[in-house]
Amino acid sequence: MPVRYAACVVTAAKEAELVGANRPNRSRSRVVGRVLGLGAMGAALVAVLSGCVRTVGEVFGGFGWPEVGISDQSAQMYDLWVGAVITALVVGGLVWGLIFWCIIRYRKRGDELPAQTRFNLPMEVLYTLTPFLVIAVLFYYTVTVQTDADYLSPDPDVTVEVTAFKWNWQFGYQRDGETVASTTGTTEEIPVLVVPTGQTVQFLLHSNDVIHAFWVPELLFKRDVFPGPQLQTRFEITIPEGNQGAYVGRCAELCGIYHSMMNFEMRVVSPQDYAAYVAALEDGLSQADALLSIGQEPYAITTEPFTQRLAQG
Ligand SMILES: [Cu+2]
Repeated sequence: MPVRYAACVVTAAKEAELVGANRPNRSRSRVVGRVLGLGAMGAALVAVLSGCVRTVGEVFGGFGWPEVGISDQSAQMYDLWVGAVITALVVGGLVWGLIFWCIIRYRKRGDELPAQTRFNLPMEVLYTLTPFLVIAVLFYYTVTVQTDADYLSPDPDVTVEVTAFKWNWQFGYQRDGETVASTTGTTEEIPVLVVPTGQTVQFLLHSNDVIHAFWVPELLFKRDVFPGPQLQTRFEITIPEGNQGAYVGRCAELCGIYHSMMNFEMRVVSPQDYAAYVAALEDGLSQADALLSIGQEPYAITTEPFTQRLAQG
């Protein structure tokens, strides 16, 4: 070992010993104070950001998230995504800042070995606890949103039975557990799923052949649809009053040659129009005539039957 290097090691060891032995209690309490201060700042930041997630999301285009969506559940998912991205950016900014600060502040200034310190307990507590705090907050919000998105009311306002088959959809409108009216898509007519605003709508999903997946992009949600007598998946949404309209629905599971054309349309109407629509179907009206009877477009406006598209090439 070169003499100069050995001397440095001895000096450093002595310095470390001195630092460890003589560190004043005052400096330790100052570090603890800083840790507590940082924790308080973090808590304040979380509180401020949680109040303005929607605004930040709008400014930055949802950080890649499609849109806010049309259901209460999709709005929660959007807020979770934007909040998680903001948290990641804050943590990233802090880490990058500390890295560059260390690089500049403690850059090499000569050949003398700097004071060697170790076992900085407050610092170790800080970088152990902080990630746990971040994970705990993200975990809390994720579980909350997931629980709400998966929540099933024991007695939903509206229940619709969705049956998927190669390559179309059937929608059965239930009352007291019994299907009272249904519509089925054909190669000439896109099936239209009518649901009301302001009410809990529960979907009972089942397939007649292979695995499909029920997906309305604007709900920011999709759920697999399985075959088999006992296999039924469910999910529930509530759509606020201002989101009436027509939204395309798709199959999101590769189920066969015409999978990409297995579309439907979800028509969101007022509760009164929904009741009138189901009553019209019960009276024997076709899907188109029942839609016309509540002042809606009789045929799908967001997608077309696939036979036309096949014919067009
Ligand atoms: Cu499918």
